[in-house]
Amino acid sequence: MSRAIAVTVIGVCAFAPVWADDDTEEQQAAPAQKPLHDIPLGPFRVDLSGDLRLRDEYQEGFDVRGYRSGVTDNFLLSRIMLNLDLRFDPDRHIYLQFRDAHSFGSGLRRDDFKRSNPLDDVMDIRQAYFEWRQVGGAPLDLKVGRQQISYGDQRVFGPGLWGNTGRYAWDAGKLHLDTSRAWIDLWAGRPIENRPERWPNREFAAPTAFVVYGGLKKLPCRFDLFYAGKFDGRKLTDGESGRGDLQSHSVGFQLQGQARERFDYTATGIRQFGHYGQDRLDAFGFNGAAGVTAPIPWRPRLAGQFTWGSGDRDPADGRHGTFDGVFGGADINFYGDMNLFYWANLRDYEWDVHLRPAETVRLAVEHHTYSLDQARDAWYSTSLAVVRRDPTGLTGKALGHELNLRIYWQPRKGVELMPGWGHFFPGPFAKANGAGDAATGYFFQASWALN
Ligand SMILES: [Ca+2]
Ligand SMILES: [Ca+2]
Repeated sequence: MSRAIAVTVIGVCAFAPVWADDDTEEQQAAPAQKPLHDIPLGPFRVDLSGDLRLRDEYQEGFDVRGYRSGVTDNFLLSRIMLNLDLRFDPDRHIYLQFRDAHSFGSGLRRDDFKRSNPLDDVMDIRQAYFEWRQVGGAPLDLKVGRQQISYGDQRVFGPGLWGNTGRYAWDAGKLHLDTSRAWIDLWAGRPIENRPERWPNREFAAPTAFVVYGGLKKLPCRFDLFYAGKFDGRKLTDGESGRGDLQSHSVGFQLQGQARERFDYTATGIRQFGHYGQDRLDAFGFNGAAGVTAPIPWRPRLAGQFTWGSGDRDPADGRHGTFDGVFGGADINFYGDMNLFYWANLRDYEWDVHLRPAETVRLAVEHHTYSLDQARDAWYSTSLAVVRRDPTGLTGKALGHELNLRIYWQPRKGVELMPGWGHFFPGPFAKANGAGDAATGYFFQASWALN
């Protein structure tokens, strides 16, 4: 990095710093508990841990696939994760994670999901890798096998663990280099498809990912730079100008920091280019948020946030302008709790109020206003399927708005209870291109770390 860029980054960090939002705790907490620790087993010392999660969901006007007027679904989700960490020595270990996911009562059947099943998968292997830290005494770690790989706020590379089976696990080989000034990951891999009728799960035939992700140290905020290549050489990618390969290159940054314990911010920017079938790929993604927390009872945090995923301006110009979210999750807290939207052809203006009435209780009230980025491109679901489209662009861009409420309560260590409610108010675009009913959802989730 040139000195000029470094100075600019430090300047930006020092000016803005922060982010205190802990809404991704749920996703990050998964394998943390180690109640049965250091058990001798042959050449290993073994750590056992796990967690159990139950969630009841009621959905009206949508289901797990997205917005659908007239549809109602009501189901219970269960998920168990069991983790075994087998250590040869302090630097070498094998990590196994088994995950069992079920749904009860849903109107959706297994064949409603042509690809990965987001609800059900019978006790499968979610992670199984070998890691060797500081190979030969060098500042180099090697990790090979099935593994979760996520970074930063998980918006660009996420595990997507809100979903019952989880969105991203990888069969990958990864090198991690750590120095006093920076760290860098280099890896290649393919994502895993969750299928209840298959054991063990297999990787998708495509895409293949090549990623370089690094962070600079000694800055007043977190500052990461990355490259993500996404390739599919099967000639199945349908562009406006014809079918061909996918060669997608994403280059971007993410920064996150806070200042005087009161102000927080985060920003992510991505440029995406390459080829999409016979088209030229030319897309952008951006997210920026700023919040302030008042030092008074309940510690109210007010925040504003804007997310932009570019859309395609002209469906016949041979240029593919729809951003694809790279390898991010579509979890709650990104584009609304009801998962009706994704980071593609989207502008999402968000206001948040977060309160902490007690040490163990958090309350979130969040409001999103959505519009299309480009009127002639589609409203996309979290799996990038077309929900509604007006190729003429005459019905405008206004998708609607959504209000979300969530309460997090940790009555004791390792236990979390979370009720939530959401309502989507459809806008003119939604109403003009099909049945445009309002949608309502609620959930109640309980999770336990297993001891
Ligand atoms: Ca399976
Ligand atoms: Ca186009």
